[in-house]
Amino acid sequence: MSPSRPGPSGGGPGAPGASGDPRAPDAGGYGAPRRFWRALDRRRPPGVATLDRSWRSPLRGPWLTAVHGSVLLVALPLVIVTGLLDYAAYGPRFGQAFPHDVGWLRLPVFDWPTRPAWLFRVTQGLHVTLGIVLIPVVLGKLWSVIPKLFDWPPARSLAQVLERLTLLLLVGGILFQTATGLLNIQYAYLFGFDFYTAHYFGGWVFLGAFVAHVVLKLPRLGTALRSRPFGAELRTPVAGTRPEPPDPDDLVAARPAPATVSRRGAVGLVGGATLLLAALTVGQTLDGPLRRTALLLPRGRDNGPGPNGFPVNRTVAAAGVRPEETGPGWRLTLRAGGRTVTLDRPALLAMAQHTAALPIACVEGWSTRQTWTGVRLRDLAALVGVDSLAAARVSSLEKAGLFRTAVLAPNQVLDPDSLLALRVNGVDLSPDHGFPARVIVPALPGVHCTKWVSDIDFQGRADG
Ligand SMILES: Nc1nc2c(c(=O)[nH]1)N[C@H]1C(S)=C(S)[C@@H](COP(=O)(O)O)O[C@H]1N2
Ligand SMILES: [Mo]
Repeated sequence: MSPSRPGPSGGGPGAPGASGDPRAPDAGGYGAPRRFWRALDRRRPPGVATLDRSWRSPLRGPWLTAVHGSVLLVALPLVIVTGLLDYAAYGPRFGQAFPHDVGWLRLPVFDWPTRPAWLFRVTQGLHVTLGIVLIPVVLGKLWSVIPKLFDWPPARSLAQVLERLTLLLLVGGILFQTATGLLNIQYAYLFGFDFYTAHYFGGWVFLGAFVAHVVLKLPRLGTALRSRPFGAELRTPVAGTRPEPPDPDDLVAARPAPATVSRRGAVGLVGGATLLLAALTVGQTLDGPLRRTALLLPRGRDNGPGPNGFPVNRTVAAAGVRPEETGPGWRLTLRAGGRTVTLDRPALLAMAQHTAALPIACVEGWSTRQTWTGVRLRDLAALVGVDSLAAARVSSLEKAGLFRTAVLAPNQVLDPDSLLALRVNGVDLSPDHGFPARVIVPALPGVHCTKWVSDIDFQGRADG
C-alpha cells in the first residue's frame, strides 16, 4: 500500500478500508499477460498520483453518473432513430440521400410515407432539438467520470483495453456528432469535410459504441440508482451531502473534499441548463408567437409581416434566379413517355385548385405550417398522360446548387394534398418562397419542396 494513497476518508459508516483500494499500484486484477500489465502499472508517469488526488468533488460517484446516464439511455436512442429515419426520408433509392454510397451500412429501403403530414416535422424536430438540449446532460455525465480519463494503468487486461476503446468512440462520437450537427444548423461549414458523410458515418460509430456501453454498464446503472432514493437525494442540502461509498469503478474520489454544492444542486444545474436550451430552441418548430423565443437560431425568427412571413432557407437572390425568368415568360414543362405539355401560370391557375395546410420542415431543424393553394401533382401527371408512375423529377430555374432538383416517389406524387403550389395563405407566393410555382408534399423533407419549378419529368415503370 503506497503511503501517498490513503484510503477513502469520510466515506461514512460501512466504507471499506483502504486495503481493497483498486487504485493502489500493484493492486492486482491483471489479465494476461500479467507481467506486462503489472510492469505498466508500476511505471506511473509523473503527476498521475497528484492528478488523481486533485479530483476531489464529493459529488462524483455511481449515483450521479447513473442519473445522467439514465436520461441519456432514454433520449439518445430517440436521437439515433430519428437521425436514421431522416436519412430514409431523403429517398436513398433515388440517390438523393447524402452520402449516396454507404456500402454495407445500407438500411432497408422503404418508401417514406406522406401520412401523417407532420411526420418529418416530428422526426427532424426531435433529432435537432434533443441533440441540442441534451448537451448539458452529456457534459454533466462527462464531468462525473472525467478522472477516469487519467487512470493509471489505462488498462489491466485486454478486455479492459477494448472497453476503454469503446469509451473513446462513445465520447469522441457524441462530441463529434454534436459539434458537426450544431455547425450545420448554423451554416458554419468550418470543417474541411462533407457534413453529411461525416455525420452519417459518425452516427454509426457512435451507435456501435453506445450499444456496447449500454450492454456493459446497464447492470451498474440499476445498482447505482437503487443505492440512493432519488427523492431523498433531492431533499438533501449541502450540509448533509456526503460522498458515496467507494465503488468498484473508482468514480468516487479517493480523498473527497467537503461538499460545496449538493447533488440536488448539481442535478438542478444540469436540468436548468437543459430547460433553458429547450426554451431557446423549440420555438423554431412552433408556429405563432412562441417562434420568437428561438433565440439561438440563425434562421430569422421574424420573417416580416404578411402571408409570406415565414422562414426562407435560400432566397431567390442566393439561388441566382432572375426576375425575367419568373415573369410572364415563365413556362412549366411537363414530360412523360416522350410527350410534352407546356403551361403558363394563367393556365395553371385555370386548372382545378386545391388548398392544404401543410408543414414545411427543414433538415436544419426549423418547421412551420402554412396553407398552400395550387394544382394537384396527380392532375399534372394525368394531364401529360403517365401510366404506372415510377418517379417524378422536379427541376428548378436555379442553375447551380445541391437542391435545384428532387425526385418524388409515386406515393408523394399521388397524395391528394401533394401540390404544385402557386399561392400561400391566400396570396401569390413571394419570390423567396418560390414564385411562380413550388412543390409542397405532405411529410416531404423541406429540401425536396423545390422552389421556382421549371420542369417535371414523370417516369413510368417501363421507362427505366
Ligand atoms: N430550387 C430550390 N428549392 C429549394 C431550395 C433550394 O435551395 N433551391 N431549398 C429547399 C430547402 S432546404 C427548404 S428547407 C425549403 C424551404 O422553403 P422556404 O424557403 O419557402 O421556407 O425550400 C427548398 N426548396
Ligand atoms: Mo432545408
